[in-house]
Amino acid sequence: IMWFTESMREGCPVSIEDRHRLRVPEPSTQSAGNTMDSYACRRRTPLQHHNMVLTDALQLLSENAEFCENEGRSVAFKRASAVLKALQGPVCSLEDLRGLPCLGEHSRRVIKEILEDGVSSEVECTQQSEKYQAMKALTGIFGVGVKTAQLWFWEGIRRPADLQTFGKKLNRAQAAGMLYYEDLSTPVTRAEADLLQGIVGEAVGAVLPGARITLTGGFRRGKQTGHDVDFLITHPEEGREEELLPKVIGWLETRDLLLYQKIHKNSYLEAKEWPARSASNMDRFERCFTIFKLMLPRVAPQGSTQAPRAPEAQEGGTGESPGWKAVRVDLVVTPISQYAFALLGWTGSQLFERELRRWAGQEKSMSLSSHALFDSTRVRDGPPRAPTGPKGHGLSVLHLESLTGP
Ligand code: DCT
Ligand code: MG
Repeated sequence: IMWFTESMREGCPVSIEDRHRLRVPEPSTQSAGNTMDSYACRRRTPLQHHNMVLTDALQLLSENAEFCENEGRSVAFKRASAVLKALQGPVCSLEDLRGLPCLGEHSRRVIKEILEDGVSSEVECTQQSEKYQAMKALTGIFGVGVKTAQLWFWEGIRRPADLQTFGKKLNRAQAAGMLYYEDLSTPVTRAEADLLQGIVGEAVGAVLPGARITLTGGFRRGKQTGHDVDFLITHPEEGREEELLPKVIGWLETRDLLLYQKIHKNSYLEAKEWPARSASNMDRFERCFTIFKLMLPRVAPQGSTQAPRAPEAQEGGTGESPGWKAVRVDLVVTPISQYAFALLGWTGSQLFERELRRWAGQEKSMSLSSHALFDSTRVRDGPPRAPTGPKGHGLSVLHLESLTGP
């Protein structure tokens, strides 16, 4: 599965033999000048591309649709943006869009306006709107989702500072989000992610020798900045990863490295349906949302937009030790039997994952999650009621066979 998806993600050529085995159809959209598959997971989407102005505009509209809880519209703009990222050169006229998939009337209208006037009035208007600005600022608080931000907006709250004026009661996550708002709104750099990898690696190695961590999310895709740092933790021996997370958190807390942590126990063993996916569409792995207190060298890492502050700025320290920065880190623990699926699911991007699941379902009659892949046509009575073997071990092997079998 890793070979297969990496090939798709990185745009590696697929041999005729591979194509036959995987039953990969020919690209679904072809026309004069343009050939592009309509599934984003079957195209190469480089981080550096030629249509940044257009994709930024479409992504802003997608974000705004999310703020209005219009998921369909939000995904449509994301798909349109992803198509433009995949193009070999800049779009100079509407003619360049001929034959391309996923570009609806609305997206074309926005692109047309930008090509003709340099800006889109709808994008400008949205960006300057009170609602967009408030939703952006409020959902930027750790622990605040779209629903809560909307409720607050209707009550008259426009910015984080208003929460105190309105006497809002915050939960523990939101309180931490407010306390470290500035740091958490500053992009995490690759250098900071590397520092964190060292710390988390040391913690994991100390409490369970042989356990390993992998940097996932945007940094695994080559991004130079992110809003958080995502790690997958596993052990080559199935079952050894159990009870690992509380010990890792304990190790970190003893060393005063955490500002916030909340563990969510795994629930894949209770899942009645496979592939295991909860109602909220989040996976069922044991995970910990944390805010790390990342000690930084005095000189800001390359690419950092702000110099690390001395501790006295936050804690009244002596100023002799180096500054620190609050950084959001997600720790996810997976049994080795589900590791490949977890790595695939946690590498992203969000749209890539969505499209991969859509492609698996619609074109391959398979169901994919961060836990397993299974062939719907080969399980007559539906998905297995419970994972095979003790504690679910062996489930993903069963599903991998479905992909690679005769
Ligand atoms: N993910 C997903 N569906 C979602 C959210 C996340 O499949 N609705 C997966 C893909 C990416 C991974 O989880 C980590 O999520 P984020 O940290 O939110 O994304 P990211 O790509 O790492 O973005 P950033 O660089 O901003 O952290
Ligand atoms: Mg991330």
